[in-house]
Amino acid sequence: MRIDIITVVPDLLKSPFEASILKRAIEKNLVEIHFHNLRDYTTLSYKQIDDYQYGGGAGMVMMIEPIDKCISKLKSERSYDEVIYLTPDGEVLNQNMSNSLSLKGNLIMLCGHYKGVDQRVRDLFITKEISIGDYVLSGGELAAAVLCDSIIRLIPGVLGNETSALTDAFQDNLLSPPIYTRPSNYKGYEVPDILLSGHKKKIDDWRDEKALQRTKDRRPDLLEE
Ligand code: 6GU
Repeated sequence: MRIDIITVVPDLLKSPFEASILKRAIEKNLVEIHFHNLRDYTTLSYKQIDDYQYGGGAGMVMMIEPIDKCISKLKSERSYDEVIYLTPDGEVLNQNMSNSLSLKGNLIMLCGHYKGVDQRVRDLFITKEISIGDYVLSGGELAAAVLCDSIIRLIPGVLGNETSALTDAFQDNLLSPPIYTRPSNYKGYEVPDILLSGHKKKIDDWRDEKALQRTKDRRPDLLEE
């Protein structure tokens, strides 16, 4: 997989890819990440990439020309499966969307800033608009990092234990059951006996029951889907 990220603040985005699982995925050549600074694609003075909005109103709007130049250059070099715009008014990200994006080859992610991009960018270039939740971030960069993480960890070979992505919370629209590790007794607080019993079937049943109960308590909406 190859992901091209277009941003005005590449510095905001770099560190998530320089540690832990994402770093290892890049080192194993399972994914390539390329950053593109939108300011490198403007022909205007002071590397301007935004301007006031027509019709008036507070807030700057990202102009179409630098975005067109950047996306067109990328598309002239290879084909892309999706051109994603990160925006709070996009479709809210869920595990199903990450699962299906993890099967794609090449992706472009455009990070919105200020008030967002000129509507013509969305009409002409964008194939998918994604939000990471109902709250507002200063820009799409952190959202792009979240989206990349959720996708990349699903690429086969990225996680050490091949099965572990399949047992994630949300993979069956269920939250995860409680988990424990050593010691079995900490200051009198004990691990449930069943987990120490060695009965595989009973343990699986216990986990299923706890996952269902937790989902009923915390996220009943997941069970209705
Ligand atoms: Cl994708 N962008 C911004 N600016 N805020 C957000 C978001 C995206 N998703 C949730 N909030």
